[in-house]
This record gives sequence, structure tokens and C-alpha cells, in this order.
Amino acid sequence: MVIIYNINELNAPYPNLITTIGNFDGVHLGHQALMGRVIQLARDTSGQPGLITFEPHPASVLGHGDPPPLITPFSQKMDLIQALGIQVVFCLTFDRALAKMSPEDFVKDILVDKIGVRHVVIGYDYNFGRWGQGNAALLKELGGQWGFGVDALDPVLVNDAPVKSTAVRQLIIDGNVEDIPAYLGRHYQVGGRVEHGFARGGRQLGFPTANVDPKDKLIPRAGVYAVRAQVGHEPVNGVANIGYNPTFGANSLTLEVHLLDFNRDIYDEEITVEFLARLRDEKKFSSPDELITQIKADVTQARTILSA
Ligand code: RBF
Ligand code: MG
Repeated sequence: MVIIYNINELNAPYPNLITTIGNFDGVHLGHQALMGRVIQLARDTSGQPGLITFEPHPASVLGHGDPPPLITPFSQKMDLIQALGIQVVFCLTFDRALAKMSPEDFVKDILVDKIGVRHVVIGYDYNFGRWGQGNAALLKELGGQWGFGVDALDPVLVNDAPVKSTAVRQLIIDGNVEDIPAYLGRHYQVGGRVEHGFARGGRQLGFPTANVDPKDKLIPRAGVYAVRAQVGHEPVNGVANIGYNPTFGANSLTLEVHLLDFNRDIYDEEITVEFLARLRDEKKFSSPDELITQIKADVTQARTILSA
């Protein structure tokens, strides 16, 4: 898969591009349906399957204050898109200039003259151009004018509602990780580098943990979870605690994973943590021994879930 970051450097527009367009945070089942249609059309018509997206996420340019953390940070989004079969990604810099383009100029200057689109697949609710004025009907009209086709796909429904990134984000924030695969087609996953924690888990409790900095990440609600970690290419079962370690009077949010049947030193290595099931709330225990007893029970419960 090729990623084009600067469309001004293209020598000529693409002759045969079938593309979808959007932010695709989460690469959820609705997004996957759009990409699936692109890939099928490309296969049927000897086209090239592409995708147009924006970076940074428009919410961080248009919104007020910090944007919501992403379900899929850029590199994970690219990995998922590549795995689905997209061959070329156009990553447009989303800045104030792009935000204020009229829908007509966006289509003519960017889609037609720079990128070159033969067919565009969008979601039923796609809006584009200044103030989101452009919609599927306008894109079809402009396609007629400039010679490209447009498919606007119906939403993918789960529990009678269209799958949307904002709803998925809320499920994660609420800790409903078991519900996520129905929307994403996979478990929710957080990646990061293993950092030094308080070194209390191993020495004092007998349950060493790999700590991942939760800053700027979309982190499930505080609590204990059965997880599957990926350490390099190795899948390792684990039990994670997200919270503030109230038993020890700490007060910063940590994400830490106790890996099962594993004892290698992995400081500074990249790991991903997939959240399979929520086990309980984080609690303040009156002694470390009570916490140890509880963690033993958590490990047993996690083993049962992970071996199912
Ligand atoms: N700390 C708490 O204060 N309350 C908890 O309920 C709690 N549950 C945990 C569950 C698991 C499976 C693990 C690995 C840790 C948990 N901890 C909890 C965090 C513990 O305090 C922490 O790992 C050590 O203090 C080292 O940072
Ligand atoms: Mg630790």
C-alpha cells in the first residue's frame, strides 16, 4: 500500500482510481463496508482501490479544545486499511484552507484535477466542503459534471442503529469492551511502549505489571480486564488494571498489564493490549494482602475467559 502525503507532488491524476473518502476513525464495520465496495468495484473493473483521508482528524482543527482521542491512531488505521486490500491512500492535510473550500472547489481542484477519481464510494451521511455543505446528492451531481461515478451506501446497522465512531468511542469509555467486536469486527486494542512503573507490583504484590502510558489514548473505564497482549509477534494472555491504584494512595491514571506465564523483561518494547472482557471495578483495599487475594481471583477468572 502506498501512502501519498502531498498530492501536489503527483505528476498526473490517477486514471483508474476507485476510492472512498472519510476519516475512518476506528475502521468500524461501516467503514469496512465502504472499503469492501471499493475493492469489489476495483476488481470488477480493473481499477485501483484507494482511500482518501484527512490528517489531523478534522475535529482537532474545527473543534474547540482537545479533540477526542482516536479509536485507531494513524499507524494502526493504516495497518487495518492495508489488510483490507486498499492499495493507495491519499492523506490530505486538514487545515483551515481545506476546511473552508466550497464542496464544488474541493471536488474539482482536489478530487478531479489532483487525485483523479473514476468512482467514489461514500457513506449515506457523508458531508464535505465548507461547513459540511456537500452531501451525497451534490457529489452525484458533480460526478455527472466531471465524469466520475458515485455510490452512497446504506448504513451498517447494529442493534437497529447505524455504526458510528462516536458510539464506539462511548462504549470504550464506558468499559463495554465485550460489545466492541459487534461494531469493529475485532476487539478494542491499545498500543504503546512499556514504561517503568512503581516497581511495586512485582516486589510487593508478586504480580509484576507492564505499564503503558495512557496519555492521549482512548482508554476503557477504570477497572480490571481480561486481555490478550501482543509482545512483538507473540500473543500473551494477561489481566490488566486501569486506574489509580487507590490501595496505595496513588492518583495518576495507569494502564498496567500482568502477563500470564511470562517473565521476560520487556521494558521499552512496544506492546498492544486487546481488551476481551471487563472483570470488575478498581477498588481500594484495606491492605496489600486483600488486594493480592483479589488479584489471584482476577487471574483465575481471566484464565477461564481467555481459554474459552
Ligand atoms: N490496585 C488497587 O488499588 N485496586 C485494585 O482493585 C487493583 N486491582 C488490580 C488488578 C490487577 C489484575 C492488577 C495487575 C493490579 C491491580 N491493582 C489494583 C494495581 C496495583 O495496585 C498495582 O499493580 C501496583 O500498585 C503496582 O503499580
Ligand atoms: Mg508495573
